[in-house]
Amino acid sequence: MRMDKDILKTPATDVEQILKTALTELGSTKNLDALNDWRIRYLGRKGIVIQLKRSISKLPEKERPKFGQVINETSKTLEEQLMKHETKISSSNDTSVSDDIDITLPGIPINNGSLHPITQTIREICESFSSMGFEIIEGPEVELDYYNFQMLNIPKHHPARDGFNTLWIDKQDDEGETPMLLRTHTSPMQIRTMEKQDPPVRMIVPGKVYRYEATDSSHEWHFSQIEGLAVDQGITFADLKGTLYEFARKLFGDDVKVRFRCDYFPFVEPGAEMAIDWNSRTGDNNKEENWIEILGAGMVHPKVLKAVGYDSNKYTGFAFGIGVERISMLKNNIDDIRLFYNNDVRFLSQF
Ligand code: FA5
Repeated sequence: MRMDKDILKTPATDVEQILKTALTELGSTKNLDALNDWRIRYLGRKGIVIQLKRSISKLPEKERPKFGQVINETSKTLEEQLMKHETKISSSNDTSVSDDIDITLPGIPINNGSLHPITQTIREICESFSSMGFEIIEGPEVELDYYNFQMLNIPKHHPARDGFNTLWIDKQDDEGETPMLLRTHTSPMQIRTMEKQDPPVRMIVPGKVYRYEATDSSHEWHFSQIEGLAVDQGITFADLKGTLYEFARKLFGDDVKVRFRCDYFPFVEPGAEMAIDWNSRTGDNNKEENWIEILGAGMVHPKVLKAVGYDSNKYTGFAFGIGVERISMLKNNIDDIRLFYNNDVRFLSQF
């Protein structure tokens, strides 16, 4: 370290020169160790600034205030510059940290996750129907008996209610007009939609439904459906078949074979179920047929049209309800529906 006592020999010491030298030296410090040496040298307990302050008493009395002020300002400037330089060195030139980082190393892979397989299947089905002009809408999962059953031509004590093992929110009583329940199917949205709008109607409704059922490999107590409804003048059963066949081809490929059979739902007449021959997707005609039911459907019952105020002599329509989990199981070769909701990441991360 340079001996600074020489600088302080005379009262005429050029403080300005000291300041200049100090700042130049500060500017050339490149790391925190050098910076600390500088701080001790200029601002330490035995540093130059303290020595300058002590020299004030040796000056003629009238020079003391002015000199004191200059030294205080110099001290302040040095402290401010020290702080600034320290920040600069720490952020940009701290070799103890930056030397440890190898910026050429490949990054750590991030697991981005993916959409749930049922969400993916719902989106795929919705896309196929919106490309045919169907609007996508949603409805409530907590529903009224009125929409879930009564307006769908399933009055109280109708045997068809037994098929929809219902989870009730309100207690059922004989007088109660519209007790609440967890919807057992997406069909109530047929009514809610027709109540709100005049024909033509062309909509699909994806959503969760609930049934008080024991689970097994193909049954869950909560699952997803996609309802469909088209009402207009002149709609026939051929439109129903054509639309659903097109849907099957979009989802499973052009070679897929579909089969319609009679089925019963109180809100359609005639009613049908649609199945696909699972083996036909491969185009291999030698394989035995393997029919799997994927949805219920039918022509909207005139009683339902009348109940919502539509003229059933003028308008006709078709409706369908697709079981989404079953479709996803078929598409992804999944043999147990319960896997979807166990939330095992080893299963889910495959999609
Ligand atoms: C209905 O729910 C009718 N609302 C469908 C309908 C709509 C018919 C419009 C006519 C007109 P169903 O109970 O069959 O029908 O259920 C429809 C589909 O949901 C079934 O084909 C099946 O794929 C699926 N599904 C039914 N129960 C379960 C269950 N417990 N677990 C998983 N999927 C089920």
